[in-house]
Amino acid sequence: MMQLAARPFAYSFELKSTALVIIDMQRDFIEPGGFGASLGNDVSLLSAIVPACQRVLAAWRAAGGRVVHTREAHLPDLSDCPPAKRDRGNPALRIGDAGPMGRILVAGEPGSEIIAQLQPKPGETVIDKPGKGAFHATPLQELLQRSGITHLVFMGVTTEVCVQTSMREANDRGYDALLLEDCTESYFPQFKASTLEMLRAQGGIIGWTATSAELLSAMSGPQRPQR
Ligand code: TIU
Repeated sequence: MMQLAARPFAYSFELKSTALVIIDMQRDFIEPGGFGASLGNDVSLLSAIVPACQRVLAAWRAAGGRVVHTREAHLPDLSDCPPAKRDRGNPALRIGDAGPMGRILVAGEPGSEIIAQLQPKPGETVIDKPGKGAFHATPLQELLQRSGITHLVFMGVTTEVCVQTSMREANDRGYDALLLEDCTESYFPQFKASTLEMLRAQGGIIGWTATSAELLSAMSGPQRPQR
C-alpha cells in the first residue's frame, strides 16, 4: 500500500489495482492548428505540463503500473459525433474539416496522435473516445473491471472539460480517483483552479488532488507491508 499527501486528505493505493489515466494529450489540443485552436483558444498554455507528465509516466512505467491513454477522436464518417457537438462553438474549422494536422478530431489523422513526448508503449491501453468522458461509449469500464482496477490517477487536458468529466464518471462508477495538479491544464487558468477546488471540496466529493512531486515521493519511499 502506498500513501501520499493529497488534498483533502491522504490518498492510499496499491499499484496493482491502480491505473494511470492520461486524458487526451494529443496534438489536436496541444499544438497550433488543431481542435483546441479552432475553438479560439491559446494552446500554448497546455504544453507547460508535459515535463511533469513525462516524469510521472516514466516512474509509473518503471514501477510496472498499468497505463491508459485516451484520445478524443471521432470515426472518419462522424457517425459518433452528434450535431450538437459538431455545431457547437462556432469554430473556424469544425470537427471533420481538413486542417493543418489533417481532419479535426478524427481518429487516424495526425492531429489525433498523442504528442511525441508521451507516446504510448506497446502493451499500454489506448482508448479513442467520442465524448468528453473516458467511460462514455468506450470499453474502459469493462477493461478496468477485468484487470481488478479500483483506483485511478489522472493527468491530461483540459482540466474542466475532459479530465473533470472523466473523474466524475469514475466517481459514479466507484473508483477512488486522484488528479495530479501540475499534470493537468486548461485554456482558462481560472477554470483549472476552480475545478481542482470543486473536485476535492466537501470531503473529496469527486476525488483527491496532489502534485506530481507528492506522488513520486510516495512511489519512491519505503513501501508499507501489504495487509
Ligand atoms: N475544449 C476543451 O477545453 N476541451 C475539449 O474539447 N476536450 C478535452 O478536454 N479533451
